[in-house]
Amino acid sequence: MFEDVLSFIEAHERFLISGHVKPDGDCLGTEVALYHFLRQMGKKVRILNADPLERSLDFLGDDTPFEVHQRGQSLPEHDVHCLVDCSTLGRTGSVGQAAEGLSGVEYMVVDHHVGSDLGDGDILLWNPEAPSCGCLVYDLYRTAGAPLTPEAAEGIFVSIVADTGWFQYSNTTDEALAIAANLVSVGVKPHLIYNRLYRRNPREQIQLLGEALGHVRFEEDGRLAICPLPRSFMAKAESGGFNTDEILDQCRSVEGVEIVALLKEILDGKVKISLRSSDRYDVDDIAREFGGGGHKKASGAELPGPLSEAVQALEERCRERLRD
Ligand SMILES: [Mn+2]
Repeated sequence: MFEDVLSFIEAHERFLISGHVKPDGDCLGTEVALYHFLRQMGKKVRILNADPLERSLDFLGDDTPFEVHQRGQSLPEHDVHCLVDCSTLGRTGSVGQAAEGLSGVEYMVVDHHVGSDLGDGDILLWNPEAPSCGCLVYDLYRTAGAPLTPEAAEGIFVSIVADTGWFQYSNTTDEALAIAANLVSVGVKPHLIYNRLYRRNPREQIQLLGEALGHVRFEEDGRLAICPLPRSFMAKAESGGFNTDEILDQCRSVEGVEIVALLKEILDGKVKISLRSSDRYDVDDIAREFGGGGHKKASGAELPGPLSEAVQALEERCRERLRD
């Protein structure tokens, strides 16, 4: 796979890199590493995402140019469009809409989600077993014998810690740790990255977390934690830059919890759901029933709403799963 991807890259000139909407640490860190790899290969490269870097990840933009696509804006000229941490143009928001109907462009998918071989990719850098997308780009550097620049090493490290939850999740393989060790040996400083990621929160963060936790309830003898967040809360959370993943972590910290379901009422009354599970359960198929998907133990979907109906439907499905 890596050799094929390398020959593909060599045969093309202008690359556009885009990630999924609301890009996370894996998506952005991988974009950084891929950007510098392609630059080393002498390619013309631009990163263009539908959404800006969120506050905790803004440092990734210090040495790498991230551009934010404005709805309706046409895309810069490119021969290859790299889709990162996703596999379809549909996941790239307004970028994907602007790409519709373009001819003469090939798509390179850099992803580790199940089923991404069925996406828009003409060529795939894809392995559903990879701990993060950054690990795939790391292997690309190794295959090419290309030196890891400090920016690329930092990007790959961020991608790994984002998707393994700082080596807590079951995808913390020996490979993930070995790559991380190598990145530290070339100069990555984990404690500085941790501080940048998690110790620069605005003060409102702690108030919003307290308020959010007030919406949590436990069902099925405490095996299901469910947290519905109404629009009124989400409006405050969005303007305060509150990261709702914190709620998931708090719920998972409770003994006996097997499935965590977070429901967020977003714009237009739609409801975004995030599911997390313990080793014993697969929540990806639940998310898929609702038209979403992701990983076995971390998945999500979007429901039409209203919130009360979404809660009812999802809760029922999670309860069934826990009784299987
Ligand atoms: Mn990922």
